[in-house]
Amino acid sequence: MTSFFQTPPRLQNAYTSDSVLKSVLKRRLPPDVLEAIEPGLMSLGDRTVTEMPSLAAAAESQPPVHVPFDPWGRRIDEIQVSDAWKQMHRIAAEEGIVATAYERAHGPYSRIHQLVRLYLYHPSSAIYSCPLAMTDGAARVLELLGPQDLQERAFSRLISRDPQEFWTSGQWMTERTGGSDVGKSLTRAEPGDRDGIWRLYGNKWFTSAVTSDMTLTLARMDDRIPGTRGLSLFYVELRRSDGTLNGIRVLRLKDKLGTRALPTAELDLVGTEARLLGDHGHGLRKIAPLLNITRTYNAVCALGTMRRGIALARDYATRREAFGKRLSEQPLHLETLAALQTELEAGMQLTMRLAELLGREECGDATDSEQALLRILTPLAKLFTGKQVVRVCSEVLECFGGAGYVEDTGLPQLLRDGQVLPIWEGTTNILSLDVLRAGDREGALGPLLDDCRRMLSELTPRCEARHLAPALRSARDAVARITEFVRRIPDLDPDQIHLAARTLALGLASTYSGLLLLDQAVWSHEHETSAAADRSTAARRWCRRRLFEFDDASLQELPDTQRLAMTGDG
Ligand code: MFK
Repeated sequence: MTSFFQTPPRLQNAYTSDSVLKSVLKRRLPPDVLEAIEPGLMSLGDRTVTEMPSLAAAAESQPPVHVPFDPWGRRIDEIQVSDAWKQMHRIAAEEGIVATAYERAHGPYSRIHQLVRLYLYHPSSAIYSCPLAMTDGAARVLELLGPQDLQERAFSRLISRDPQEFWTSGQWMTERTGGSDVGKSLTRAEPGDRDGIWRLYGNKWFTSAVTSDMTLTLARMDDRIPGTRGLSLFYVELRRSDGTLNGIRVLRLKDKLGTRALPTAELDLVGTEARLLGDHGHGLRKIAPLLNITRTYNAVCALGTMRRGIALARDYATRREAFGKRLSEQPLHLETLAALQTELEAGMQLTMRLAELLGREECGDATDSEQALLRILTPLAKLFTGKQVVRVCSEVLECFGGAGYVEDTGLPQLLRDGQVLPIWEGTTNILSLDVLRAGDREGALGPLLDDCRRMLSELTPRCEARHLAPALRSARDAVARITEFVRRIPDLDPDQIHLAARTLALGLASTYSGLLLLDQAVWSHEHETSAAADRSTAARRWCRRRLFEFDDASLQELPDTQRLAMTGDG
């Protein structure tokens, strides 16, 4: 009797095997910039499938440990992390995963370059991308608000390529009162015993990457001013010069569904020395540049995870045989893989457009409309890709049958880690409300719809000849429906607007992605014939769906819906 063994999937160079990424970079970067950065992308793409996967597996299998006391009873609150986790720090510094954005070697294109490096690095990093996200966000806040001494002491370390010098930062916002409603935060800041030093007292309930060197956090100086307006922004170093913790007590590490190599803790702040950044109050407004960077990382990491899952499923399809044929020869399986690839391409178009705008803003090149567009695309890309990654990873696991459900294949980790992406950095609903805040209150819906109309008019003559006209019609209908819905917003009451926020946000993201897919498809026809057919197929597939649909009955049925939500079981 012959034995049968399944062949595990293999990964190829993460950059050279990624045809959509290469198309997007050709579309968005000048040829000389692409030529300059490509060798580095190839070598990182190789490293992520050779050196890094075994480190990531080791980090995952040796989760961090909290040691509250030393053998003699002294409180030390040491967090022991694996050597593999430390190697991720080294590789991140060497590869300039944060630094590339701030060196600005390619001006406004540096953000695209840096985020593509993150996209390659993330799926092999055991989520070291999380401390890097907060590090990058903190660097941006210090660049904008930091006094000279902190620029020299902290900013320069956050963007260092030297693993010994390189610092990471946390972002401590969440308290027991809630991760979404930051305005309820209770942590107090009291004047310290030295000029310019404050002491913080309170509890931080969800602090990721607690082994970082510094953090940015929020605290209240004056109880009389409620909400986020009354919070101020502080800079904290975790350890004093003698190596002891800076008035920080680690209560415990969180036992999480995924991101298991990442130390996430509950902390008490007991007189933590802190420096105020900027003036008093309006802490949320001041920390917003950090939030917008971490939300961008979230989107990029969602793409990286999707790409990894699809690459594994695609390779496996060439090896796995069932019913006398390889999976790669079975129409239904191919349809599934094509659907996954289409999701990836849509998310990538949206996120790379965001990266392009972020780079322009950071270099002072963005027009007012581009700044508005950046503001609204940030929550849109985060919320949209956060939902995509969970459904893509779930389907990827299914592509492997039972093996996808077995821990030591490494596949379930994709789904476990992916599931955090729609949660942290603002849930889908909170971000849908942020889209309304940005779109309606801050006026970004106009520039977004203008950009849609600009693309529609530029694409109209170019789509006709390339069998893309029906797809363009579908995008045009969606833009018209959204425009009509937005026109009605002033007539709706606040509960109705609230109810519609998620549908509007998902519709905006789907429609804008559809237009970007069409733009890419047409551009590929004009400039890179080899990829044109695939890019067109992805655009056609995406636009065949209803890109924006709002059922007016849901507004009339609001009271019934609310009753159903709460009385379904009694
Ligand atoms: C692999 C990927 C790595 C990712 C790393 C993750 C690790 C970290 C894990 C975490 O820390 S998760 C915790 C993250 N927390 C959040 O994302 C908070 C979610 N909640 C919100 O975003 C709420 O919408 C918010 C706290 C902002 C609501 O507070 P408010 O006080 O009701 O908001 P309000 O009054 O509308 O806004 C206050 C100000 O901030 C306004 O400006 P003004 O003072 O000038 O009027 C807003 O315009 C401004 N603002 C709010 N969000 C903004 C923003 N400005 C720019 N960008 C934004 N996103």
